[in-house]
Amino acid sequence: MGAPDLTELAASFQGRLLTDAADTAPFLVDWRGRYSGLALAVAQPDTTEDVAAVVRWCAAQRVPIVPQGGNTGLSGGGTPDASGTALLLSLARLNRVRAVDPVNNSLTVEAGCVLANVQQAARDAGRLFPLSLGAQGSCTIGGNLATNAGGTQVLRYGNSRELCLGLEVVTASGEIWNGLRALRKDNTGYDLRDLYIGSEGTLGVITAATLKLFPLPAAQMTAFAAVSSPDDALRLLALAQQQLGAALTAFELISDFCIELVERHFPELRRPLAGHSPYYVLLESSDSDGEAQATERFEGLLGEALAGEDAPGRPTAAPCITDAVLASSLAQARSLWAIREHITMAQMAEGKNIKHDISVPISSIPAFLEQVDAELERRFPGVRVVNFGHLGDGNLHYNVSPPDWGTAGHPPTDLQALQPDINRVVHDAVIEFNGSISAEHGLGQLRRDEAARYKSPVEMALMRSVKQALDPLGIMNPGKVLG
Ligand code: FAD
Ligand code: 2HG
Ligand code: ZN
Repeated sequence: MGAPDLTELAASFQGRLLTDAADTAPFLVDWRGRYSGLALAVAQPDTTEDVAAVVRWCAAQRVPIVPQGGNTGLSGGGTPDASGTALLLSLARLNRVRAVDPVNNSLTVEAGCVLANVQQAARDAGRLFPLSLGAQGSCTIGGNLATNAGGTQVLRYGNSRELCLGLEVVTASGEIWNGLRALRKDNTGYDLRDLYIGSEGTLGVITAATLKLFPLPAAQMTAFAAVSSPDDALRLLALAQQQLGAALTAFELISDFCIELVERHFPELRRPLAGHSPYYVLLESSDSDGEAQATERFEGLLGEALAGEDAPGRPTAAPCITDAVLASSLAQARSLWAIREHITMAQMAEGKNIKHDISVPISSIPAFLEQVDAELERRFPGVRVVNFGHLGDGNLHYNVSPPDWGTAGHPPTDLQALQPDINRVVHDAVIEFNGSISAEHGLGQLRRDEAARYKSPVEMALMRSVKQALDPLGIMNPGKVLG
């Protein structure tokens, strides 16, 4: 069978169907430059009806569809394969805010809205949309929901899934399902919304979403603290939860090597504390009380952590932090966050790396790190672990960069060749500690086979049944999530 005739589709799309190689190129490579592919064309629909028409055309022609939002995904889910048979469906032009209801604390937006614009639309209505991640200036809400993105506020507000009340979806056959319900309670059968969230474009196309809004915090406190070990970081977490309760919104772990990489590649971002500590914690609270009370509470927390008290009047053997800085202005808070958010870019500037996005029960993190750090060093001497992430959620980006052998006169490392063995050490340990090999980035193509290796036959069969039921022709993002 020859390539499908695009004439009819091109006519109805009037310039929004790209086929020229120079025009399609940016859509065909992922953010890391790790995956690249080819496509029959790139379609840029403006409306849900447009999306439905494209999907119907694809279903009739048996053309695979690869949905794409901001193309910031880190698992290769939005990149087509090399066959050139798929249609890349960019949702970027579906970017209207449809409705805001401050009384119901809900906001309805189209899938291609950039996350930062969704946050702004909520602020304009005097409300907070709390999803926050380093890619928020480019990623889209459709992509966030399709990957069930996490980010830095999960501790308080939950993952994307918890922030979504309803969805509008174009099904794999090109029908429109309007599930834009703005309800907190709805027990009317199977939760289709939750099936589409996190399905990475393999079940249907998300075209709009109704999102949960929250009150804007009256005061935010941000601090950067030095800790001697992951164990001490967890002691600080327990203390912060006890003292701040639900006001604790972020608790991020950063190893000293991450700070070194940021300093090396972004010298304008200064190390916040003098000297070196094995680890640091970036923590934030969002209070509904005023500035003065929030400051007093946060200073109290840091004081107790430095003095070595687990609770007022209950001294412990050792302090859990060795030094700390509390941001005294919004600008200082932003610069502390900038260091955290530049780690991914700094690691990329340093060279190729192997990404891990693991979660284990929070209590197991110190034992997990001790075991895996030692095993990697034993098997791959000199390997450099770039360890950082959302410690409050038990989610670490335990990324691995090759040994600095180039500078030591060694031949450059073929990291690609080492990846399966390094993945095995890390992921086997994740399973041993009852964890997950993808906490927030999804499987895409990067972790598809890893997931199949570790999930039980029962779980894989159930997932295949869902795929077969919702996408019987197998045209939705084939080769992603499931093999
Ligand atoms: P894309 O990359 O375009 O697509 C991602 C997947 O979703 C693909 O499988 C695609 O087919 C599918 N998809 C996209 N839109 C739709 C749609 N409308 N309907 C159906 N399927 C769709 N992720 C986190 O979870 N937490 C973080 O803290 C975080 N930080 C990041 C920091 C940086 C610097 C970068 C580059 C990435 C980060 N990410 C993070 C990963 C990424 O930003 C998220 O996965 C994000 O949700 C992807 O959104 P996107 O619009 O770019 O999706
Ligand atoms: C983050 O938490 C992102 O900054 C990216 O999830 C993690 O680069 C990474 O591995
Ligand atoms: Zn992350």
